[in-house]
Amino acid sequence: MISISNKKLDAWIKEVADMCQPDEVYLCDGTKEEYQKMLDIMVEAGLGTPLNPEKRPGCYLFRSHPSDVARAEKRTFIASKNKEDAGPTNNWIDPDELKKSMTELYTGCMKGRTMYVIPFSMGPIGSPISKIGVEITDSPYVVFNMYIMTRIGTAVLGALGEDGEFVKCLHSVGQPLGPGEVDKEWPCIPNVDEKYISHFPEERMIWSIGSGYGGNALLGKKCFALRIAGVQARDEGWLAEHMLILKLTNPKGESYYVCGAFPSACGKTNLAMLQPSFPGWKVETIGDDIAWMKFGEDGRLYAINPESGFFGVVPGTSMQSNPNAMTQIQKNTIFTNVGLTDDGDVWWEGSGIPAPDHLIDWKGNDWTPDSGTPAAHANARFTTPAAQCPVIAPEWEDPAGVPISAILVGGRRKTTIPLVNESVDWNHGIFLGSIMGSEITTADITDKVGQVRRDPFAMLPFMGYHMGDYLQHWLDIGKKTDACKLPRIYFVNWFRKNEEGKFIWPGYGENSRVLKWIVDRLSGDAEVVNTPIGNLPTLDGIDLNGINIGEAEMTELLKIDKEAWLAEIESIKENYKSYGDRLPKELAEELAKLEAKLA
Ligand code: SAT
Ligand code: MN
Repeated sequence: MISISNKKLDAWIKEVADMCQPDEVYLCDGTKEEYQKMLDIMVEAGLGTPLNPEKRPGCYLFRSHPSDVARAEKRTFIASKNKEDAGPTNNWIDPDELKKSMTELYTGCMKGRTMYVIPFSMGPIGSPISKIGVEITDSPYVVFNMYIMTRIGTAVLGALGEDGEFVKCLHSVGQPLGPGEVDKEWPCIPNVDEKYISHFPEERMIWSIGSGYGGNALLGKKCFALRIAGVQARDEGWLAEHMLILKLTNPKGESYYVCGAFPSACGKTNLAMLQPSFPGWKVETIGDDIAWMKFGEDGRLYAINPESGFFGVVPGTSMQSNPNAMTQIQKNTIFTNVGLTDDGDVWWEGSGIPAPDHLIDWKGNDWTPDSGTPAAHANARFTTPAAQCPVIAPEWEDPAGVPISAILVGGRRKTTIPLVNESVDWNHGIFLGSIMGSEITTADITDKVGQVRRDPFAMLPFMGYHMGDYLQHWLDIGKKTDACKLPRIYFVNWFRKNEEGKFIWPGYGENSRVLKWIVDRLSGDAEVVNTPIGNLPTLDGIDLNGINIGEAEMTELLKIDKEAWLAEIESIKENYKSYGDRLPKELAEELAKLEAKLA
């Protein structure tokens, strides 16, 4: 058994080993050699494929079990001591009860396997904004993904020291092996109702079993960096958010840092590394998914990207949607659940590359364009080092973080919400963040198609506590500094449609035109029109040079449809009711103000 100078960690490892009964315990050092060794273990077991080194050097393909392809939302639990503290948006189980039933599942669950201990840092090691976690897992796939997504190994143990605090992250695929038995396929518990992704917020602890995929298994990401860190942030006065971070530089050479919260399927990763469509402007990336923000000594909010890699959706990634990602995933990238071509490359739907005549699909079957099934799973992913992003900002690992000037919030709305709307003050901005969301499509909940699923700050699936308390926390953050030092909040919507059902705004790289307007606002170079819903651009405010958008389209994109807004207010009221007496009074006031202004 290994021995570690941090007493709490040492004791926890022994406790977990006694419960899970692995054949071996292995402490990860975080070296490149170790990363390669973990990949080799999977490849030799027949569970992974190295890609053609001439086409994709250092890249590998993995196929998960068809039952284990995405986050298991209904099996994700917030086990706070009091049920009310989990709030109306989470699944709750009593923590003692949950621990009891999960202990049964964990007992002997690592038999025949190695138990890997991964010390990791969310954020640059030693940054005052960073936090340490330790993931214990029986999956080498988790180890090499954590190597890309976080900073792992010996240096983290050094930063932890003898009595440093860490978040306990326990993970098992839940498939013990008998003597001589080996994995024949991706190990997991196929029955989704037997998977658990559990959070114990008061104990800062995560227990996950049964899934080896994405956020269910790479516990540094959504489980720690959003759900548990969200609770830490509430208690300690900072913010742990589901936001990209980008840097915009105007032709005068002035740089601004912007965060953006968008629900999934809104192109967050694409926006984080977009190529501006006009000369003289530059966009660089700090992070594509999560931002941790703390006040600096100057009273401004400073953000770090707690991750060191991107775990992005592959289908739809193309030279049109994200040319920088296409370059980034050319090497040293893990692909999961895409198609494998006959020449050892990968292919996916929406790549902009014609489908080959034959490939092996994400389930491992022969596939041709006539198969009638997708070659890649819709939630197929790449895991790729952030440092490889062609437009990563040089300061992306600055331990001090970057000062945030603006926050974007937005969803997928075909009506009502204008292209961009500037909040008039902090509370109004939090109100806008609280009402964001997307229209439900057939892929989600079929009897609610067209209704808006409110997803405050895109945190609905990632909340570690009561959503009402969370919104109150945002409001309270605004009281901690001078109003002029707070980021300005912008509500954006790229997805408004015309009467024929076509998107009016071209999207993709052209979204930089909206970013440009926002920067012009920040530098005092753009005017606004005051409206009942907020500050909108003037009709000629957004630079349309070189795109096929005229005044008619712009009028439509910025239109305030009173009827639609009155219906919106009713739907917001309905949503606010679910917060009960934990609805912040400031938000009720904002809603009342809006209603009065529209009347
Ligand atoms: O699988 S993750 O939760 O990491 C990604 C996502 O679904 O947003
Ligand atoms: Mn995300």
